[in-house]
Amino acid sequence: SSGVADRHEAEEFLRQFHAEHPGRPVSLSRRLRQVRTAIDTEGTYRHTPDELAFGARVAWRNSRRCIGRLYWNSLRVLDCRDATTPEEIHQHLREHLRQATNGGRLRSLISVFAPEAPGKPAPRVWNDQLIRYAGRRLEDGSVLGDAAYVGFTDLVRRLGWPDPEGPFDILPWVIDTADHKPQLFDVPRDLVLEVTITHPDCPRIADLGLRWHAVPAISSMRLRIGGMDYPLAPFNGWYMGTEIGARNFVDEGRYNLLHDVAACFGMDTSKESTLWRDRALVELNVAVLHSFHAAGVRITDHHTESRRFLTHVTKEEGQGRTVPTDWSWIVPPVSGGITPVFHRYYDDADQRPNFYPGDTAHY
Ligand code: HEM
Ligand code: NRG
Repeated sequence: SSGVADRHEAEEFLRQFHAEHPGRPVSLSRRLRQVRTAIDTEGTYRHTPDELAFGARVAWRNSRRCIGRLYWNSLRVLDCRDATTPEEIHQHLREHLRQATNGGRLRSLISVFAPEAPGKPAPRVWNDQLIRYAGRRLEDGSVLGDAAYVGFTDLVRRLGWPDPEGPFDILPWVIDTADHKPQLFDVPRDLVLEVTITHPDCPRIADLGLRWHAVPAISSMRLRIGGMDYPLAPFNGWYMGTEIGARNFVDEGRYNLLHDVAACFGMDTSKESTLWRDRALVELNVAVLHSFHAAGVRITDHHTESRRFLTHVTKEEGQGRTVPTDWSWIVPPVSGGITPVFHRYYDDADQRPNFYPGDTAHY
C-alpha cells in the first residue's frame, strides 16, 4: 500500500474514540485539527497510546469470526511501534510469548508494531501464527507433521532451516523488514508451552504421542485502525478445545487422526452407520480438554463459550451496539445444534477498526 492514511476513516475513528471516552482532556475538535494537518502534510498521523489500545480492542470487538469476544475490553496492548530491526522485533515477539503464556494462565495480548507510512514500509512476519508445527511430505506421499504447513516449511528450508525431524517441530520466525532480507529466528524452546494429549479413560491415546501448543497467536492479520494499516500486530487469547480436537487433529489437510483415534478405542469402522467418526471426534475433544486442564493451561469448551458469546451480544446491545457476527465461524464444528449460538441469525456488517487477512505474496 501507499501508506497514506485515509482521512475519512481517521476522523470517524477519532469521533468514535471520543464518543466512547466522554470527558477527554484533549477535545475532539482539537485532535481532529491535529490529525487533518498531519495527514495533509505527512500523509499519515500517529495514534496516541490510548487511541492505539482502544483501536486494538475495538478491532477484536468487531471480529465477526471470533466467539471469544466477551472480554474484548481487557485486551492488553503492547506498543512496539518503535522497533525497526529484525533483532528488536524478535525480542518483542519473545516478550509477547512470555507475557501471553504466563505459566499456563494465558492472557489476551496484542503487540502492535509500526504501521505502513508513505515511503516507510512496515515490518511483518511471514508466519501465520507465532507457534506452528512444520510439515514435510515423505516419499510414500504421506505427511510428517502438519500438512497445512508443507508449503511454509519448504519456504523456510530454502532459507536455510534444516528438515523437520518429527511431527511437532516448531517453525522458525521469518521476520521481514524493509531494509533487511527476511531473516530466520528459532523460537526459543523455553517460551513454547505445550500440552501432551492423554485421555481420562483410554490409555492408548497417549501412545499416539500427540501434543499441542498452549497459545494460539495469529501473526498474519493486518490491524486497521483509523485509516491506518498495522501489518504486524500478533494477538492471542486462548484455545477453544474444538479448534484442536475437531480441526487441527482431524481435518484431512491437517493431522488427519480420526482413524487412529477410532483404533485406540477399538471402534467398528466397517460402516458409516456405526458413527465411529462422530464417536472418535468426541473422544478426541474430551482428550484435549482433559489434557489442558490436567496441565493447568487455560482453555475453554464450546458449550461454555457459546453461552458467553450470547452474554456478550446482550451486553453489547445494552450499550446500543450490534455485534457483527459470521454464523458459519461462530457455530462450533462439533455439536453445533446443541449450542445456543446455532439457533439465531446475526448482523454481519464490516465495522472498523478490525483485523483483515494479511498479504501472502511471499509464498
Ligand atoms: C477467531 C476463540 C481471543 C480475534 C476465533 C475462533 C475461535 C476464537 C474459536 C475461530 C477460529 C477458527 O475456527 O479457526 C477465541 C477465544 C479467545 C479469543 C476462546 C480467548 C480470549 C481473541 C483475541 C483476538 C481475537 C484476543 C484479537 C485481539 C479473532 C479473529 C478471528 C478469531 C480476528 C478470525 C481469525 C481468522 O479469520 O482466521 N477466535 N478468540 N480472538 N478471533 Fe478469537
Ligand atoms: N484455529 C486456530 C486459531 C484461530 C484463532 N483462535 C483463537 N484465537 N482462539 C488454531 O490454531 O487452531 N485467539 O486469539 O485466542
